[in-house]
Amino acid sequence: MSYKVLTPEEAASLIKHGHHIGLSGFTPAGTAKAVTAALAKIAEAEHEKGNPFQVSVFTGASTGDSCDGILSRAKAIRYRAPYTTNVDFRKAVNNGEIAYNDIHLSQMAQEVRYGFMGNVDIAIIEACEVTADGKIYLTAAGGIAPTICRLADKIIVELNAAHSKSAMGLHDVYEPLDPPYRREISIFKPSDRIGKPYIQVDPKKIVGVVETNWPDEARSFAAADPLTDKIGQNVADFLAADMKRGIIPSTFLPLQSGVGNIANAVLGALGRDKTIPAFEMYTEVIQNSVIGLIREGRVKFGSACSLTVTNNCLEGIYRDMDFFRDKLVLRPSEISNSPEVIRRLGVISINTAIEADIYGNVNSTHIGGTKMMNGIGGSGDFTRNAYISIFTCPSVAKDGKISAIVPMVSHHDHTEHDVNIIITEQGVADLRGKSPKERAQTIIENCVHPDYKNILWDYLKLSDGKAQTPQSIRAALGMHAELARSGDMKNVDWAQYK
Ligand code: 0RQ
Repeated sequence: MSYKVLTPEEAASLIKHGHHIGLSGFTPAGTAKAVTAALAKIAEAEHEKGNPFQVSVFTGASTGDSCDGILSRAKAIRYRAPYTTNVDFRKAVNNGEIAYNDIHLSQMAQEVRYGFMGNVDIAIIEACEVTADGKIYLTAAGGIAPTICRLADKIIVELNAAHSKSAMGLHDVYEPLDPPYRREISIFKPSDRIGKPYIQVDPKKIVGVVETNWPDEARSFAAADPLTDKIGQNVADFLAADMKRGIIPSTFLPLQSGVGNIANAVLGALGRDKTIPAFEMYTEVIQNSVIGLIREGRVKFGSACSLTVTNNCLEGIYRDMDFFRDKLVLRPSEISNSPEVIRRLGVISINTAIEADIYGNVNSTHIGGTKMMNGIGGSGDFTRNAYISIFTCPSVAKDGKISAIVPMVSHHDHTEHDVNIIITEQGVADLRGKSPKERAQTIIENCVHPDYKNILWDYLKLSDGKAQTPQSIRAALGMHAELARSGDMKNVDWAQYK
C-alpha cells in the first residue's frame, strides 16, 4: 500500500466543523460508512464539550444508516443534498434542524461544480481497489464520485473488502465539460460506454486509506402483495397494449423504474408478461428484481447508477461477474439520469407518487404539503424527458383514510405538463393528448378508489366549469384540511365551500 493507512477515527479527525464533505454512493450502495460513523462520535464529543460541530454533506442520493442515520442522531449535519430515505434524517429535517436541499439527482454533480453549494473540503470514497498512480475503482454505485474527487482538497478512500475486486470494470466513469464547452453525451444505446472504468485522481490528494469490511446497508423489500401485484399487472397490460397498437416499437424501449416495493412488483409483472419482448433498462437504480430478470434473459442489459440490491444478491453478481460483465454498467448519476440521454433513448419512466391530483399533477415528496418524505430523487429527471412517463400508487393510503387522488396536490413535483399516465390498482388513466377537463374525467373514472369517486365528482360540481382547469380555490385542499381535522378525508363536506 503506497498510501498512509488510517483508522476510521484518524481519517474522521481530518474533518473539521463547517467542512463540506462529499461522499461516494447512490442509495446505501457504494456509500462511505466507516469514516462517517467515526465522525458522528467526534461530533458528539465536541457537543458534550459545548463546541459546535456540524458538516455539510454532498452525495449522490440516499445513504445508509452509518451515514445519514448516525450523523443525524449525532446532530452533526448542518446541510445536505440530495435525496435521502433515512428515518432519523427525515425527523431532523421535519423538525427544522437540518437544511435539506432536495434537487434533481442529475443536477447534483453539476451544481457542486458550478459552485452553488460551496467548495468540497474532503471526499470520502468507497473503493474496491486504489492504485499507486491514483486510479480509484468504485464499488456498487457511481453517484457524484468523479466530480467530488476532482474538486475536493483531500480524498479519503474507504477500501472495502466486502466488495469484490470483480467490481473493477463495472463502471463507466465520465464527467461532462461545463457550459459553454459541453458537448453531446455520446450514449446512443443503454450499453454504450464513453468513459473509463476508474476515477483518475492526483495520488497526492489521497491523504489516507481506511481498510474496512462493511457490507452495503440496502434495505430488502417486502414481498409483492395482491395490491402491488395488481398495480404491476396494470402497468404491464398498459405497456403491452401500447406496443400492440404501435405506440411503443416492437423492439420495445428502455425502462426506468424507481425504488420501493411497488417498483419491484412492477418489474416482476413486466418480466412475467411474455407479450413484452426482452427489454433493456436505462435507469438509476437496479433492484433485486432486475438482477433476476437478467438471469432469466428477460432483461438484456441494465445501465444504472447503483446496484441497490440485498447483500446476497450483490454477492451473487460478484460471483457470476463473467455472466454479468457485458450485461451491466454503472454510471455517475449525471449520466444515468441525463435528460439529454433519456430523451434520446426514448426511456419509459415508471415512478411512484405520494399523491396525484385530478389534473395529473404529482406530489412525490411531501406528506400533507409540508413534511418531507424522501425527496424527488431522479423521478423528475426521467419524467420530464421520458417517451412515456408513468406514475403508480395505491389509490388510498392509511387504511383508506387518505385518497391518493385529490383535487389539488398539496405539493408539486411533477406537473400536468410532464405526466402521461397514472396507474393505481383500480386502473389506468391515459392522459396523453387530453385537456385538463378530459384528464379529470379519466383519472376519476379509472384510478380513484370507489369510496372517493363521488366525493371527487361532487368536487368538480363546485365550479361552473368555465375555466381551462376548473378548481374551487377555497375547496381545493379541502380533503387535506378534513384529514387534519377528523383524520379521514372521506368526511369532507363540500357544502361549506358553496
Ligand atoms: O407510510 O411508511 O408509515 O407505511 O408513505 O408509501 O406505499 O409504502 O410506497 O415505499 O414505494 O414509497 C413516493 C415515498 C413511495 C417513494 C414514495 C405513506 C404510506 C407509507 C410509503 P408508512 P408506500 P413506497 C427513484 C425515484 C420519490 C422519489 C422517486 C419515493 C409511506 O417512492 O420516495 O420516485 N418516491 N425517486 O402509507 C400520507 C399520502 C400517502 C402517504 C403514501 N397520500 N398521504 N401518507 N403514504 N401515500 C429513487 C431515487 O431517485 C434514488
